[in-house]
Amino acid sequence: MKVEMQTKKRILSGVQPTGDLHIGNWLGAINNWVTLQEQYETFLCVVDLHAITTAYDPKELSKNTLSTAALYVACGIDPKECSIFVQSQISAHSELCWILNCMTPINWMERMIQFKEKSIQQGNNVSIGLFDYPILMAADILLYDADFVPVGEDQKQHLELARDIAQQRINAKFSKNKNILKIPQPIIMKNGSKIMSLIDGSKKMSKSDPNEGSSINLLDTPEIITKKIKRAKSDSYIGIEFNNPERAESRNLLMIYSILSGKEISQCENEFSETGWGTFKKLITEQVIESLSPIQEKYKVLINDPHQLNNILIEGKERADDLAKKTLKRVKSKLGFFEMGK
Ligand code: AQP
Repeated sequence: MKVEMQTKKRILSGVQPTGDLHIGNWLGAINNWVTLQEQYETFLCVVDLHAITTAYDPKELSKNTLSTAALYVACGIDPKECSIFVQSQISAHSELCWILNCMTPINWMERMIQFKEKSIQQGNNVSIGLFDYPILMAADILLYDADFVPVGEDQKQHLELARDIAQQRINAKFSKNKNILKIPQPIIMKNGSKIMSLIDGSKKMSKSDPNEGSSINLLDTPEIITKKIKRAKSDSYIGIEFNNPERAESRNLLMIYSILSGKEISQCENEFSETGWGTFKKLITEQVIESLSPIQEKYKVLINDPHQLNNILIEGKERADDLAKKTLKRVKSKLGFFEMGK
């Protein structure tokens, strides 16, 4: 087991416990990790420190953290093969983040698109933490010497920033020969599809969208799924298309159907070229319910067994902590921090 772990390349990823996970988080992220876990040594965190960069309810944070970890496993992540852990349990994330903060020019941060988008939603309540989010993400990745990071379109810019900080502000400045931090590469997933809101096909499906009808959550009951899809935005065309730029909602639902049914987009387009919205909505509803059912069953078992879940998180934490401490020590030493007993 140990020998195999060392020969595999390493990946790291995570989801924020900011609310109920939706099919976008699943199809755009977790499902890809499931595919990658055999090939890579996989570290998956529940990024709760990121979750407090926007307004949050302290009563929900811990509950959402546990529920997110349980959903990783329910969606098919194998805790024996992967390290699943909670970000805030490993203080090296915050510590490396501070060091990287001090090394990163502010104008690099001012280019971050996600900050611009999210700060608009926050009105007058934009925190320094939200601005600093990409540097905490850089710390998350760099702490584990990740070789690869599976990213969707929206996270590409943040990974690029992590690479620039590691290369230009740490390795180039503080080490002449050997790299201090490993430079991670992106894995752009073929199926890293961006799932859009059910009520606005131009907007990403998002946990923090205040309109509950905008997303299908992984733990939604069949009744709720049926209601949400029934109310999903449609248009006046006959037939469900993928490539018509005027039909964002048709494209989105067809993509969801294609991924869940395992059928190619072109096959689905042929199948539904003359199908009306009412019939298509019924079919996609059945498909979504069927696909989510095994996840929901597995989730129920896990969430009712806090002992098992706790053990998974303890084991994950131990493996992660070990690596994180080593990287942090290496960085602090190279950057000139005082070391006890030297
Ligand atoms: N709509 C989406 N389609 C495809 N992938 C998505 N992801 C999120 N939404 C979609 C992917 O899920 C992973 C974890 O996301 P996150 O929780 O760290 O942050 P996020 O991207 O900001 O997700 P949300 O759901 O929109 O959360 P809030 O509302 O809290 O900001 C990432 O890999 C992301 O690409």
